[in-house]
Amino acid sequence: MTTLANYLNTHANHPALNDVITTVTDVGKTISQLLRKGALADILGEAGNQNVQGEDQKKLDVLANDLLLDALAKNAHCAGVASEELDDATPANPDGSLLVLFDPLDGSSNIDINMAVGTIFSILPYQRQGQNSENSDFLQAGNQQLAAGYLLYGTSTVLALTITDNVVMFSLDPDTNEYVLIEENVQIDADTSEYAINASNYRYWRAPMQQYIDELIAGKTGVRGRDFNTRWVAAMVGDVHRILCRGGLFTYPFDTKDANKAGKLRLMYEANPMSLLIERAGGAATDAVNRILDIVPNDIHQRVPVVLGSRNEVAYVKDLHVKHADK
Ligand code: AFP
Repeated sequence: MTTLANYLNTHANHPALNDVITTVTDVGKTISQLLRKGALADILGEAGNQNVQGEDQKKLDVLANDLLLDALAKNAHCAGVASEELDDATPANPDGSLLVLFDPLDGSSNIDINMAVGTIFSILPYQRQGQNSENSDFLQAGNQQLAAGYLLYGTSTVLALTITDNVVMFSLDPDTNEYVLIEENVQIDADTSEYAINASNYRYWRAPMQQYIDELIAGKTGVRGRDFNTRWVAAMVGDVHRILCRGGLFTYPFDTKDANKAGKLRLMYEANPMSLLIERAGGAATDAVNRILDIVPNDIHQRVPVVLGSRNEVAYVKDLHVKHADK
């Protein structure tokens, strides 16, 4: 049996990284326990305020955010923390060598209905040791990430992590409260017949995305010549986990629903860490044309269209967009 601690000691040759990952995943154990208690822990419902994106926060969003922030502020290796829930990054220890970004509770609309939610995290190097970190220190492309992962609080709690060139998965053993290795080299099939999209936004999409979904719905009777199936968890962490387990395509595409948003998902808290995991598992991740991991952010809360998963299917979507742009 390999625990997370054993794995980190033998695979990550970066003690600071080990320590920060341990801090994040320890908080994950607490969040997991709170979720298991559900209504009994008085964590359901609205906290009565809105986050920086203008969305209502759930009580557990606030709690998870505070738990992660407090724990990371005490970690000597953490120079700063950026959260999806806070306007600005929070400086931590100026001598630290790492910056941590997180979505404390992804899929928060699932909390009150007892469905899967998760915590997503990304770790970047800190370049200005000795000085207080600022928002601008976090504006690094996703290809600079030293580690990324998520905790999925589902029927069991699972950690997916990448610190080397592969993706590993751990399951939280409820008896020992230890993360135990369950998969050492996660790989995604290149082809798939399963896709995830919130189709209620169809009328807001660009023409190539509408064409793509029309083709999938036409199935055997259309140009794709085979039937496709759809799944939508409404928590990216759940959809990405399914893709790491059995392949598939996930997209939250560009839409014109809100003129201020180029898609719903956040580059730094959702798209970048998930793209690193997906690419390292042999999949692909684009904004429909460009590789997500190469986007240099100009704002810590930047949003981005996302198409990720089985690489041949992602390439098919990209091709439709490129052909359309050529016209
Ligand atoms: P919340 O964390 O605000 O609930 O959003 C979750 C999310 O960003 C992502 O995890 C889902 O894939 C997506 O939103 C679901 O969006 P829709 O509610 O529009 O389907």
